[in-house]
Amino acid sequence: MNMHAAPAIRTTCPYCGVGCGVLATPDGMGGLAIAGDPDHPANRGRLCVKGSALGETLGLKGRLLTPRIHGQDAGWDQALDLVARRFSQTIAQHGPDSVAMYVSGQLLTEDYYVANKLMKGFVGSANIDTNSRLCMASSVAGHRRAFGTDTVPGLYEDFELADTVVLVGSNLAWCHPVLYQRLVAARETRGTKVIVIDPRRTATCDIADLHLALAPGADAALFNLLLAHLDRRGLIRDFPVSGLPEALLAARATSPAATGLSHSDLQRFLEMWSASERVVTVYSQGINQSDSGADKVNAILNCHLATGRIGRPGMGPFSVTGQPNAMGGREVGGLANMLACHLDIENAAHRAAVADFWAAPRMADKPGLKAVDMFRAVEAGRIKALWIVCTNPAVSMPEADRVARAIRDCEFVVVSDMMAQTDTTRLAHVLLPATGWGEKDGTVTNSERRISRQRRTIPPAGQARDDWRIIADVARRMGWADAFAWQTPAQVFAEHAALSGVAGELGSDFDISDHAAVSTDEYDALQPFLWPQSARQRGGRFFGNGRFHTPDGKARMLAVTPRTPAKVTPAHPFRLNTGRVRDHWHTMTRSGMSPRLSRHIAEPFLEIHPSDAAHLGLAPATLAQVESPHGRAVLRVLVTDRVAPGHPFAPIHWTGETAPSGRVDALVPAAVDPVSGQPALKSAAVAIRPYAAAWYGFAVSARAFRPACDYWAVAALPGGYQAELAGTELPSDWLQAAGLDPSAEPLTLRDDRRGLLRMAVLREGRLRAALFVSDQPVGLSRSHVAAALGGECGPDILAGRAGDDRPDEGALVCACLGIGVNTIMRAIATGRLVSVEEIGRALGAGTNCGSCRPELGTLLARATAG
Ligand SMILES: Nc1nc2c(c(=O)[nH]1)N[C@H]1C(S)=C(S)[C@@H](COP(=O)(O)OP(=O)(O)OC[C@H]3O[C@@H](n4cnc5c(=O)[nH]c(N)nc54)[C@H](O)[C@@H]3O)O[C@H]1N2
Ligand SMILES: Nc1nc2c(c(=O)[nH]1)N[C@H]1C(S)=C(S)[C@@H](COP(=O)(O)OP(=O)(O)OC[C@H]3O[C@@H](n4cnc5c(=O)[nH]c(N)nc54)[C@H](O)[C@@H]3O)O[C@H]1N2
Ligand code: SF4
Ligand SMILES: [Mo]
Repeated sequence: MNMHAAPAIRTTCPYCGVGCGVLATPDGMGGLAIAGDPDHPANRGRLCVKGSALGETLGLKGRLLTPRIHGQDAGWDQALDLVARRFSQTIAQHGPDSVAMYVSGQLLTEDYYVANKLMKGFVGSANIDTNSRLCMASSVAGHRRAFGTDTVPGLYEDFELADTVVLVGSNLAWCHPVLYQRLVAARETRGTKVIVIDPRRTATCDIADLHLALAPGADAALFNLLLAHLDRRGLIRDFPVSGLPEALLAARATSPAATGLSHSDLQRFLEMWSASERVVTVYSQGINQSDSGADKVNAILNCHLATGRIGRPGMGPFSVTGQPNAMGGREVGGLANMLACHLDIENAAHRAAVADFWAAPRMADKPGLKAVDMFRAVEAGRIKALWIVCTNPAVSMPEADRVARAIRDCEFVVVSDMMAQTDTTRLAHVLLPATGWGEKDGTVTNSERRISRQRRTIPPAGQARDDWRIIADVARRMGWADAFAWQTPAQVFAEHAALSGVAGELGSDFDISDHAAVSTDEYDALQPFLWPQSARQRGGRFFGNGRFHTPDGKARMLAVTPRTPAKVTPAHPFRLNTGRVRDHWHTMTRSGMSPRLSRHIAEPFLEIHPSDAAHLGLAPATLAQVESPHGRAVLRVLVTDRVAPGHPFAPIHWTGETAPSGRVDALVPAAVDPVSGQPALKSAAVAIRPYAAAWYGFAVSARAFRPACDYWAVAALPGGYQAELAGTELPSDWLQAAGLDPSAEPLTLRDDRRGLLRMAVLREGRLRAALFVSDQPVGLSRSHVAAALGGECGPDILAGRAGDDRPDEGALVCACLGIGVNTIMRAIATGRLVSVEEIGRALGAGTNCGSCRPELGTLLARATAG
C-alpha cells in the first residue's frame, strides 16, 4: 500500500511543440495524476485536453513488451545481435548507403543524438531522415536561406507583446492549444488584432478580426503583394539585408488575382500588417507542406527582414513546430542534409570538426536520402536494411500504400516502437520495445528554443528499453564500443552540449556548451532554459541586432516567383486538404487509448462544401468514396461551408488499426518541394462519389473487437469500444461482419419495413454488446448506448432512445469535463446565457483547457440565431 502521497515529478508533455510543463504524480498503482506545471514558462499551469488526458494513455494495453523476431518473442541479446549483424553484413557487402534509419521528432534529443552519430559518423552514410521531413523541412530550408542557420528568432511572449498576430496555415486553436490560449488572453487584455490565413474556416477563426480564405497554395503571392505594398508605403527600413532589389522586382510582378481574395479583404490585410510595427507572422503546415513550401517561408521572412520587424519584442516570423522535439531533432542534425548542432554536412571544415570530436572512423561526406527518396530507394532494393524508430510511415507518408509495400518487401526491417500493433510494426522482421512517455528520461526543445526535461515517473513496460540505449547497444555490437559507451542519458546530453561548443566556435547559433560538463544530479535538476547557453550568448531573441549567420553577416532576401500548385485533372477534379483534429494525435497509437479523446470525433470524415455535396449526390452522414491515382479511402460526409467548393478536407489520424479505409495518405501523391524535399500533403487531386452502402451499422462491445466488413472505424469508450460500420453487400452473419462474438445469443429486433436490425447481447442483465443496422446512416444517440454498455439494462436498449431519466449528452464538446452539445444548448436556452464565460460559469465547459471555447462560441451563435 502506498501510505504517503508521492511527490509530483516535473516533466514535459509528449505531444505538440508548445512543450508544456507537466506535474505527474504517481498514484502508487502504476498510473499518474496529471496537472499543468505552474512554473513552466511555456504554459504556466495550463494544459490542453490532450495533455490533461495523458494519464489515460498509460498502462500495458497494446504495448510491445518484449523484442520479437519474425513474430516470435525473443531475448534482447538475440535481437540486438541480429540487428547489428545484419546491418554490418549489409554495409560490408553493399556499402554504407545500402542501410538507412527513419526516425522521428518525437524522439528525445539524447535518442536522436545517438542515432545521428551512429549513421553519420560510424556507418558513414547520411541516410538518416526523419518524419520532420514531412513537418518542418520547408521552414528549415527557408531559415537557412535567409538567416544562414535554422534559427527561430522569437519567443512565445512575442504573441503577447504583438499588436497584430497573423496565423498562416496554422490551426492554432486545435494544434497548439495552450499557445492559442495565451493569444486569446492577450487579445482580451490588450486588444491584439488576429488575422487567420487559411483556405478553410477553422476553429482558430473564432478569434480572427480578419479571415482570409485564400486560394490554396497562394501564400507566396500574398506575401509578395505585402512586400510590394510595404515598399509603396515607404516602410522598408535600412536593415542589413542582401537581395532586396531582386525580391522587390519579383514582388511587384505578382498579380493579386492569384490569391483569390476580394480587393477589400486584401487591402485590409496589407494595411493591418503594415500599420503594426509589432507584428508576428506565425506559420505551420499550410505553409510547409506544399510543393513551394520553402519559397512560401522566404516570402514571409522577406517582409519581416525588409521592415526590420524581427528579433525585437512583439515582432518577427514564427514557425510553430509540430512535434514535441521537432526542434531538438534539428539541433542534433537528424535531417539527412544536416550534420550536428546546425552545422552543414556539405562544409568540409564542419565535417572535419565533427569527425574529430566523435573520433569518427567513417564520416558521411554528402547529404543522404530525404524521406520520400529514402522509401523509393527501399522500394528499388537499393536500401536493404532499414530501421524505423518512433514513427508510423505506413500511415503518415504520402503514397502510404506504396510505402507500406516497400517496407514489406525490404530485405531487413527493424521497428522500434512502444506499441505492438501498428501499420508499420506489422511489416517488421525485428520489433524492439521502446519505453514511452513517463518511462524515459531526456530532453526536448519546444518551438521557442526552450529545452526542458522529460523525466521518468513510472517503470518501463515489460522489457522495454530507452531508444538511446537500444541504438547504442547495436552500435557497440557493430564494433564501436568506446564511442557508444554512455551509461546514462545525462552523459549523452553532456556530449551533445560539448559538441555544440565546437559548433559555436565555427559560428553556429546552436551552442549550449554551458552544459558540457553537466553531472547526473545537475541533469536531473535541470530547469527549462532557452538556447543558446554558452559563454558567447545566452537565451533571448535572435537578429534584433541585424547580425546574421551568413558570410557577410547580412540576411538574405530571396526573389520569390509564386508558383501555383499542381493542377487538378478532369479525372480527379477535387483538391483534398488534410490536417488534424483537436483531440487526436497523429496515428492515434496513444491518444486512441483515451475514451475522453475519442469522444470529440470518433470517425474519419470528409468536410465538403454544400454545392459539391449536392452536385455529387452526397447526403450528410452518408459515406463518400474518395480516389486518387494512388489509392482509395471511404470517409463520412460532413457537409459544411467551412471549406470552399472544390476543396474538401479530411483528417489524417485513422489507420489500419482504427479505420482501414480511412487512411488519407493512401490518396496523397509524393510530390515534394524541390528545395526542402517536404511533401505537398495538403493538395491531393482526388475524385469523389457516393459510397454504395447497402447497409450502415453502429456497434458497441465491452471487449475489443475488429469488424470484418468493408467500412469500419473503431474508438475507445469508457467501458469498451464502439464501431461505425458499413458495407456494399448484406452479410450472411451480422455478428461476424461486425466483429462481435459470433457465438453470442443476442436479443434481436427486426423491422423489415424500415430496414432495421437491432441486436443486444446481455449477460446477467448487463449489456455486453449491441449492434444497430439500417439501410440509412444509423440515427441513434451514440452516447446513450455507450453509457449503457456494461451497465444493467433490459431489452428497451433496442429502442435506442434516450430515457427521460438519462438525457442524451450529444456529441462531446468539452472533452475535459465531458459535456456534450445537447447539455450546452439546453443550458444556453434555459439560462439565457450570452457568452462563453457564462457557459463556463454555468457548466464548467471551456474552463479547463479551453480548446472547446471556439466551439462554444459557435453554439452560442447558433442558439441565438435559431
Ligand atoms: N490535436 C493535434 N495537435 C497537433 C498534432 C496532432 O496530431 N493533433 N500534431 C502536431 C504536429 S506534428 C504538427 S506538424 C502541427 C500542425 O499544426 P497545423 O499546421 O496548425 O495543423 P494542420 O491541420 O496540419 O494544418 C493547418 C492548416 O493549414 C491549412 N492549409 C492547407 N493548405 C493551405 C494553404 O495553401 N495555405 C494556407 N495558408 N493554409 C493552408 C489547413 O486548412 C489547416 O487548417 O500540429 C501539432 N499539434
Ligand atoms: N496527409 C498528411 N500526412 C501527414 C501530415 C499531414 O498534415 N497530412 N502531417 C505529417 C506530419 S507534420 C507528421 S509530424 C507526421 C506524423 O506521423 P507519424 O510520426 O508517423 O505519427 P505518430 O502516430 O506520431 O507515430 C509515432 C510512433 O512512435 C511510437 N512512439 C511513441 N513514443 C515513442 C518512443 O518514445 N519511442 C519509440 N521508439 N516509439 C514511440 C508511437 O506508438 C507511434 O507508432 O505525419 C505526417 N503526415
Ligand atoms: S498544448 Fe496540449 S498537446 Fe501541446 S504541449 Fe501543451 S498540453 Fe501538450
Ligand atoms: Mo508534424
